[in-house]
Amino acid sequence: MPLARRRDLCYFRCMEIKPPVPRAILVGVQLPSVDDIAHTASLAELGRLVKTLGYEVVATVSQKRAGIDSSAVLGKGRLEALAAMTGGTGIIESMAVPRKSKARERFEVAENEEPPAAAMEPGQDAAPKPEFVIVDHELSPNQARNLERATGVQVLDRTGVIVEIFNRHARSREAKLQVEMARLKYVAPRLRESSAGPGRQQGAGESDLELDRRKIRDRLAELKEQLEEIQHDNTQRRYARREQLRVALVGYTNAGKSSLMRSLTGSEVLVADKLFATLDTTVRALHPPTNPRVLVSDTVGFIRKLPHDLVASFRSTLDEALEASLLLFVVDASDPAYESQLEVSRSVLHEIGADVIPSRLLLNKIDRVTEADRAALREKHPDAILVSAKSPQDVATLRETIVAFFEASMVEDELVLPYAKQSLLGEVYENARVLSEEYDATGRILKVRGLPGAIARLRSALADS
Ligand SMILES: Nc1nc2c(ncn2[C@@H]2O[C@H](COP(=O)(O)OP(=O)(O)OP(=O)(O)O)[C@@H](O)[C@H]2O)c(=O)[nH]1
Ligand SMILES: [Mg+2]
Repeated sequence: MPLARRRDLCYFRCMEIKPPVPRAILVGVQLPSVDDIAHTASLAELGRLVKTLGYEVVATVSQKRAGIDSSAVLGKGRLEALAAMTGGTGIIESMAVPRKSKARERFEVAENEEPPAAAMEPGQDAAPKPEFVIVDHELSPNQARNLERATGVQVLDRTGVIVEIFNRHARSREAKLQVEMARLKYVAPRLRESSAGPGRQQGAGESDLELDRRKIRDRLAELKEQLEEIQHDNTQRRYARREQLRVALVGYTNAGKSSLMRSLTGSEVLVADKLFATLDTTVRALHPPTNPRVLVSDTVGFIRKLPHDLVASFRSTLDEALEASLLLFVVDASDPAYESQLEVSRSVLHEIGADVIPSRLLLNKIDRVTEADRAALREKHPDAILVSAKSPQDVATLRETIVAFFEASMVEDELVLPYAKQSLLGEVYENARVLSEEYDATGRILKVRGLPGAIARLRSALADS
């Protein structure tokens, strides 16, 4: 392309006006069952999720409440303060009746409804209003609609944010189908409520609504069918790998699973300081290679309050982890909230039935942890491996631990490969370590070392074929 034309293109590109970064206010309700640390950690994490979406967090509104009622997420005073920031009315009909006594209202405002200072300062109007209110809970369609009416801006909940991140990060066909499915399941009830609900008729009549619902149902059925096809292929692929030495990296999102995958296998999987960077399972062989080779799987991360539809959708991805003989349970030891992340990951593993698989706890990002904190971590988790994905020395030690784990489960045996079945020699070499080869009248006599299951399968293949 001529230089002048390239310059033109650059000129136009440089002239492009960057779209403004959407501004969001976070909303969190602290229920009595949640302590201050967990509440703050959850809101901080919501902030990171929202940042991963590319939004800017301009304020956080938090309130202690005994419970969240079915129509209103926040109390009256705090809702008004929020609406003052977004330019909404602060009113939702169901809150107008029944009215509380004046004295009670005054008490609540004084005790708990003190609006954030930012909301009351004069001159706030000059700053651009936020376009989103994002709530750290799963909202019912009714709660979301009421909050939208009161604030006059779009409302998203934690599930909506996570579904949207998954939607943006899905790369493979399988992940895309899974996310579309989770997204439709998320949208369907909200679509019904918001179109049919009073005061938000967008020209969609009952029949339109039914049509939309049917379309969603049909699409879901279609997606299910397509997914089943892909999953059938995956199952076959996994079946072929079933006797191989398999280790899976599992754990909280952003813990460093993909970074460890990279250093252990030398592969170029995506590493990013984003939540849910990885949605697809990747399988690569340990590098430098072992004999027989060890396969390492990188998996989708976990998060607290993981939406159920996403768990269901990504279950098949996690099946990869279920088939491993060893789980490397990765935790970001430099994160102040690492213990709650550990707890969440443990409960997800329990939920998918992976807690019976032998596992090793990896306290990762140890390069970011002070010597004193490392000592405390060692004391608290004596069996854990402290590691930095960025340290070749740590990765080499981790590799040795993995190799030693499999060595300990391997047995030595003898296989006879008749001369007529020499085509199976490759399979033997792939699934076991051949220690020696001798020949006699019956065929090739191989002394092998491998997992008992792999040797049994080879033996039956040699007998069958
Ligand atoms: N300092 C330091 N940073 C690390 C280490 N391991 C990972 N990171 C960084 O942490 C961030 C997340 O790393 P990933 O490997 O993408 O994390 P992940 O667990 O695969 O995350 P998801 O795919 O989102 O679930 C990246 O910015 C990495 O560079 C480590 O040992 N030390
Ligand atoms: Mg990853």
